[in-house]
Amino acid sequence: MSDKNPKRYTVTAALPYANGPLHIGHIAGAYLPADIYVRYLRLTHQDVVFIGGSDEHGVAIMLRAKLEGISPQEIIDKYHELNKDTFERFGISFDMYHRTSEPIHHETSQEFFLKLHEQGEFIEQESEQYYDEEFNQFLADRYIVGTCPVCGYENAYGDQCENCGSSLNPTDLINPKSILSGKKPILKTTKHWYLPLDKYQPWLEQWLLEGKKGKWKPNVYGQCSAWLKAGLQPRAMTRDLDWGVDVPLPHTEGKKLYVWLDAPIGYISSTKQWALDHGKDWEPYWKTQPNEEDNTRLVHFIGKDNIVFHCIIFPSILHAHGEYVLPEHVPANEFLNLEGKKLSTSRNWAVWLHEYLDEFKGKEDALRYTLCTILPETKDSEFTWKDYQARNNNELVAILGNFINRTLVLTHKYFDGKVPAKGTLETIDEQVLSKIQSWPDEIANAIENFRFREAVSFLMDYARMGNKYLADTEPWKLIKTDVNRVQTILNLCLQLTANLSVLMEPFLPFSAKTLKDMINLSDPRSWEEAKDTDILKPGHLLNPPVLLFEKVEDNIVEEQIQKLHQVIPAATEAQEETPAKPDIVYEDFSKMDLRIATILEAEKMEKSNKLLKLKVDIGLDQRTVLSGIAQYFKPEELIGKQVCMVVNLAPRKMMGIESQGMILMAEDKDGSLVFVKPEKGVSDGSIIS
Ligand code: B3M
Ligand code: ZN
Repeated sequence: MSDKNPKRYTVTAALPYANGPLHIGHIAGAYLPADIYVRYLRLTHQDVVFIGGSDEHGVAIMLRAKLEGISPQEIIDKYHELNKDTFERFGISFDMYHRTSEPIHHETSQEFFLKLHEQGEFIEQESEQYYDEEFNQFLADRYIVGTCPVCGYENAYGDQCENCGSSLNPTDLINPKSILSGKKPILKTTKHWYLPLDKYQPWLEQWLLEGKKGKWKPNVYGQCSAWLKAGLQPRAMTRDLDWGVDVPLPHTEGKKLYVWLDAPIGYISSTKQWALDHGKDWEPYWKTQPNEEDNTRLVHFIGKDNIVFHCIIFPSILHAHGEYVLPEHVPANEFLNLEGKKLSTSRNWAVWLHEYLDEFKGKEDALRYTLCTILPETKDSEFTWKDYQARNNNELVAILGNFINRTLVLTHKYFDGKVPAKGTLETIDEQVLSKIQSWPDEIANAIENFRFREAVSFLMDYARMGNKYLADTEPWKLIKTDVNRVQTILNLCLQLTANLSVLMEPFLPFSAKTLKDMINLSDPRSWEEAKDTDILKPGHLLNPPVLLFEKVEDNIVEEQIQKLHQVIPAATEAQEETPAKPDIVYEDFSKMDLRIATILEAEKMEKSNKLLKLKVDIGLDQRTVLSGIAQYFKPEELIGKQVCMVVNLAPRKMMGIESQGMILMAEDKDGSLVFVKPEKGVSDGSIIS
C-alpha cells in the first residue's frame, strides 16, 4: 500500500442482483475476501465502513419477474430479504446492506446524472432500436432473440450468443424476435445520453495504466489495458425501460438510467444511509477532503465480469463529477468452478449458500475456510465436496482444532483450568515465542496485499507449529516427573491459543468467538494482541472446552454430490431444450429391465431433506428404493401409487441404505416433477417394453 495509515477505508463488495439466491461462486468472488479484509482492518482499529446491498434494477430483474410471473417489486423484495439474511448468517459483516430501490438511492443517482448533464458531459444522440409494436416498448438486448450470424444458433440474445460466445448487437441477429410478443420487432428512433468514454481515455491511461501498474492484480490490470488498447467508445447511460431510476430531465417518459450507471452509485447511497443511521458524515468516505491528500482508501471487491464497470466506467463517472475519490484497489477475483463444471444458476449447478447454512448448521466456518483456501485469486479454481471434506477433517479438525483442544484439555486435567505460570525457558520455547512475535505480521502483510489464500495458509501453519511443539515437548510424559516444565509448556500453548483466537477472527469468526469464550477472553480483541506472549495471565481461569470443529462424514458429502447430480434444473431464462442424445441400438435399450411397481411405504430419510425411502412391490419381490423427491411429494401421497421403475439398476448405497432401483419421473419445463404411470392399473411386475 502506498500509505500504511490512511485516515479511513471505504470497502465495497459488488451489489448482487436481487433476482436469485447467492451461491459459493459469488462468495468466493467478492464477499469472503472483502469480509476478511474488513474484519482485519477493524482489528487494527482502522476507520472502515463496509458497504453492500442489492442491485434492484436492470433487465436481469425484469426477466426474472416475467419468469416467476410476479412483479419486479415482488422479485426484489423476495431476494433482497433472502440475500441479506444469508450474508448475515454466513458472517459477512456489512456495516450497511442497502437497496437501490430506496428513494435515497434514486435521488443520489439522479443528482449524479444531473450534475454530469449540467457540466455538459453527455452526448445526446438519436439511434434506431428495436421496438415491439404489440407491447409498445423498446426492447432491451435480452428481450430479443434470433439466429446468431456467427454460428447459426437460433436462440442467440441481442447482446450475446450463448452458443458460440460472440458478443452481438441486436441488429446483428438474423430473424430477430421479441420475447414479449414473439413477433418481429420494428426499428424505431430513440434518443439517449452517452458518456464519452473516448474523451476520458487519455486521463484513464494516465491514472490507470501508469498509476496502477504493478499495484493492481495482474488479472485486473490486464483486462483494463486490453480495453484501453481496443479504444473506448461512448456508452449510453440511459435506456428505454419501465423499471429503474427515472431520467431526471423533462420529456423523458419511459426512460431510465442505465443500471450500470445507478448500481455503483448504490455504494454511495448505501453509505449515506449508514451515516444517517449512525449519526455520521458520509462525505469523507467518498469525497476528497481539503487538507487531506488522497486519504480515503476506496477498495472495490468484485468478480472478474464486473471489472470494466469498476475500473473504467465508474472511475470515469467519478472523475467527470470531480469531487470524488477514486478506487485505490479493485481486487477482482476470477471464477470458481464446481465439481469440474462452470457454476450455473440456470442449470442449477451450484451450491446455494442459504441451503448450505440450513443443512450444515454450525459449519459456517468450514465453508469459509475451504473457500478461502481455494479463492480464485489469480486464475479460476474449483470447489469439490471431497476437498471440502478433506479441508475440514484434515486441517480444521486434525490441525487447528486438535492443537487447541489438546492444550485446553491438558490444562483442565493438570491445572484445573487455570493458566499455569511459565518458568525457565529452553531454546525450543524461545523459538516459539519469537514466532508469536513475527507471525501476525506475515498474515497481515498477505491480507493487506489481497493474498487471502496465503494468509489462511499461514494461519494453519501457526497451528501446525503448536502441534509440533506439543509433540516435541510431550507434556503428557513429563507430568509425572517435571510439573514445572509442563507449566511452561502449557503456558506457551495457551498463549498460542489466545493469539490464534485473534488471528482466526477474520477467517473463522464463529469459531474465534467460541474460542474466546472458552478461554474467557472478551470480544472484540485487537490484532496487536496476537503478538502478545502473555495474553493470558497466570491464574486466569478457563471455561470448559468444547470441540471447535467436527468431522464431516462420507455420507454427508456423498449426499451433496448426489444432490448436485439429481437436482431439478430451476426454470430460468436460459433454460434451453435439452438436445436429443445420440442414437442407441435396440440391444442397448433391451438391457434395461423396466417394470410396473406399486409404492407400499414411504418415509422421509433422517438427516436428508432430499431423499424419501420407499418400499415398492415389483411383482418379483419387495425392495427399498431411495428417491430424491422429498421436496416435491409428501410421503403419504405416494402410498398405493403405481409407477414405472428400472429394476436392474446396480444397487447404490446412500446414507447407509442401499437403493435397489430407480423410479421414472418426468420433469416439466418449470422444473416440477410428475410420475410416469400406467394409464390404468396393471399387475405389479408388468414388463415395459
Ligand atoms: N449487480 C452484477 C452482478 O451481480 C451487478 C453488480 C453491481 S456492482 C455495483 O454481478
Ligand atoms: Zn453463435
